[in-house]
Amino acid sequence: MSENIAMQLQSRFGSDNFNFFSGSGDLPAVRISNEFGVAEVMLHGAHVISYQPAGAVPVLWMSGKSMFTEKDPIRGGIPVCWPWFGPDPAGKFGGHGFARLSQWQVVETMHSPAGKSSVVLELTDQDVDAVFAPQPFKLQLTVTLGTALVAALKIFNTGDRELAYSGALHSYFNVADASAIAVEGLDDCSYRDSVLQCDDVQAGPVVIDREIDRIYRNTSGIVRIVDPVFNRVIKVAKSGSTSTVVWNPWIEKSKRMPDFGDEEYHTMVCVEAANAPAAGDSRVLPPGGMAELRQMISIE
Ligand code: TA6
Repeated sequence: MSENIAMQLQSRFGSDNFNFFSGSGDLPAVRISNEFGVAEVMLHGAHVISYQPAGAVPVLWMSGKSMFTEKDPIRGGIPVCWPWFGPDPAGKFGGHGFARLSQWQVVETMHSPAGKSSVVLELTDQDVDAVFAPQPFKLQLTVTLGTALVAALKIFNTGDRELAYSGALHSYFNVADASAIAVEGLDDCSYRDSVLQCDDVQAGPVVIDREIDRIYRNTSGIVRIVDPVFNRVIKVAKSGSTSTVVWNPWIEKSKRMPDFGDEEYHTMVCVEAANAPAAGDSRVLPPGGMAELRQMISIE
């Protein structure tokens, strides 16, 4: 089944820079490759599952125990969390919304004269399991591979009443040793500490020496993940968001997640471009309105 889908997509959208294939769990995926590097995106959840700049160590992290089925979220890469970030406000469904559980469609692939390659994936309320009973909407995720990897999520309100939502580009980054990194750019920012259930203010860089699950408020600047072991900096810029989430499950929470290896916390950190309710960053779109949440990832 998936092979046929991949072949059909290849005939419609494939080129030197775009190769459609049947990935893990036989889920259809596209490999984007050009002079800048390689990235892979699954149609399931419009999920960027890998990004490796030319000549560099992979920038995105993927759990060796991730599920790859049509009903499970993928653990790693860039989960598209929408129309809710965190617990379902209605208390009916799992965390982080239905977009990452849905089968998106390919709209187009483009290769620019500057050598950048983009794929556009789309999801509408018509494509989502009716159990979620979504309002009319359209999402488009454009993934562009150039000097940076850019994930741009456009949200369209195609209905005739206000569309309220929250969300995130919940990116997992690959680091050599999480306890050795410094996450810079959030100094003096207030945050909600989801572990300690309290509010606090960041003093200096974020260091990973325990379970870290923080929702930083009023943040629109660049975050830099300084990795002294890989001897690189991962630069994470964004737009359309004023809340940034930093997460590492550390020891005990890692053990509680079946799709997360007990020792995998050592090599990852999440830095997320969010519209997080706990930071007062939920959004409301008027009928016909559009918003964009964008994350730009590069290495220095
Ligand atoms: O973004 C941090 C967070 O909300 C954590 O609280 C943790 O739950 C993480 O997301 C992963 O959530 P998931 O539903 O993908 O297991």
